[in-house]
Amino acid sequence: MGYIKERFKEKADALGAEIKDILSQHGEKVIGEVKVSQAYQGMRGIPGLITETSLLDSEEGIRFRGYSIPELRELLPKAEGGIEPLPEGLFYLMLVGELPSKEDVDHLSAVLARRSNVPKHVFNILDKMPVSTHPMTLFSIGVMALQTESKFAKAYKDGISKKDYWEYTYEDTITLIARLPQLAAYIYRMKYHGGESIEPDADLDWAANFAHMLGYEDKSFWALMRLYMTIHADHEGGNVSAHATHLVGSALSDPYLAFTAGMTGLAGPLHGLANQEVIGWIEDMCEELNTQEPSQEQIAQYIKDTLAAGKVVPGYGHAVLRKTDPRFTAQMEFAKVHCPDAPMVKNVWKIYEVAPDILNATGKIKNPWPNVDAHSGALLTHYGLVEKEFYTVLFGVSRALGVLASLCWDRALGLPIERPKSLTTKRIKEMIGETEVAS
Ligand code: CMX
Repeated sequence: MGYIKERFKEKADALGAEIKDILSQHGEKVIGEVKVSQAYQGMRGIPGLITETSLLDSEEGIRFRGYSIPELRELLPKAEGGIEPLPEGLFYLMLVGELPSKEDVDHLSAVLARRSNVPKHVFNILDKMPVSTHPMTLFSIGVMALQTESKFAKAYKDGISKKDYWEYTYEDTITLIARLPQLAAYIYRMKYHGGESIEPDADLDWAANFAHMLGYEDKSFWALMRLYMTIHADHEGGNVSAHATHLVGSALSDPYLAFTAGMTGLAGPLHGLANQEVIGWIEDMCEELNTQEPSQEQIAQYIKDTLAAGKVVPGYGHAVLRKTDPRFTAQMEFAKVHCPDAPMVKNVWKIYEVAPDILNATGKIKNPWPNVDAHSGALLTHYGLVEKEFYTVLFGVSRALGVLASLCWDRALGLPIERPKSLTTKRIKEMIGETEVAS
């Protein structure tokens, strides 16, 4: 057994024992209540899930195993001469629960490089798809095609004991994370560069190798990819991609099937596709106003028009956060150092100056501040990655780190199939004591 796998198992056994105690002593303690409005309105705030890898605070933003994004940028190991954290280190942190050493991260990078080869049949399937297919559809199809490799599915079919589920989940997790950059890069090169794919470089770290396979050799773009892959990795368990992966995994669908569910959720415009939507919205605004540098007044009017047309302003708002997303701030800091004069970056900053007040004035938008997706496309555009339909695939590759680390925990802790209770409106009326019950 690899030593990281051993460390994970030790931690999981220890926490498993603690949870057993918690359940036997406090299993009946009440930790929340459910209002009618919550049942109808997306279950906001109901504490009904366990996710060990990260925790979201509405004011402070995300913490991964207790560490904020600025702390991670400082404390996680970096590539030689690099300034941004290596995302492999974050994966280790989420999985094992402790900051890794540089040796741990190098070891993980080498394991991922060794397992990174995507089988040919996956590319053959992608080649058969119409060129107009959205990259997120191709990505989900690619992950599904990789499922033929699932060690978990095979072991389950062969009849393994429950206590060994975690081990096959772990193996699938490492292999899938290893292969996603090559899969995603193949899609990018197939769709936008005439199918000329680029061979991986096994000496590079996971994110730099991904950037290399996309066709980018600029070291500052590699730094961006390391940052991007770190900040998009996890956002506790209730968001659509994390929850969908966890839910489908709870049926003992293998990690490939479970992760595909997460990715088809990430592909929605209110979730991960918002990064594509943001750039589309800014491009439409510039075209309509016939300028690449709209004024604050013009932007303010465009936001009001968007709201009046019954549409959302992409990149703004959040179901949990009530402040500027620290993932937005991290990207803003990166842009201040690397590309403060990039036109799209300047537009994003100008929008940030006017949008919150306008959104706040509606009186109904609970969070008028920007989220992670408000900034990411502008940085990518600056480096020449202008194919906005591809942006959510980058998000998806990163999100694998968090949701698959969580899936390992789900199986190691023996979490059961998820099955919350649903109600009908007729039953709600009975519960609230309405006499006239519609049939
Ligand atoms: N623009 C316009 N209207 C918005 C809005 C925005 N950016 N954010 C929220 N609203 C609206 C909602 O649509 C809702 O309207 P109705 O009452 O008419 O249905 C109302 O304000 C209240 O919504 P809320 O409680 O503030 O927000 P929700 O928790 O329901 O939704 C989110 C959260 C992210 C889906 C929403 O803010 C939104 O649609 N934002 C734009 C899309 C986006 O950027 N998504 C990415 C989120 C981050 C990620 O997952 O990647």
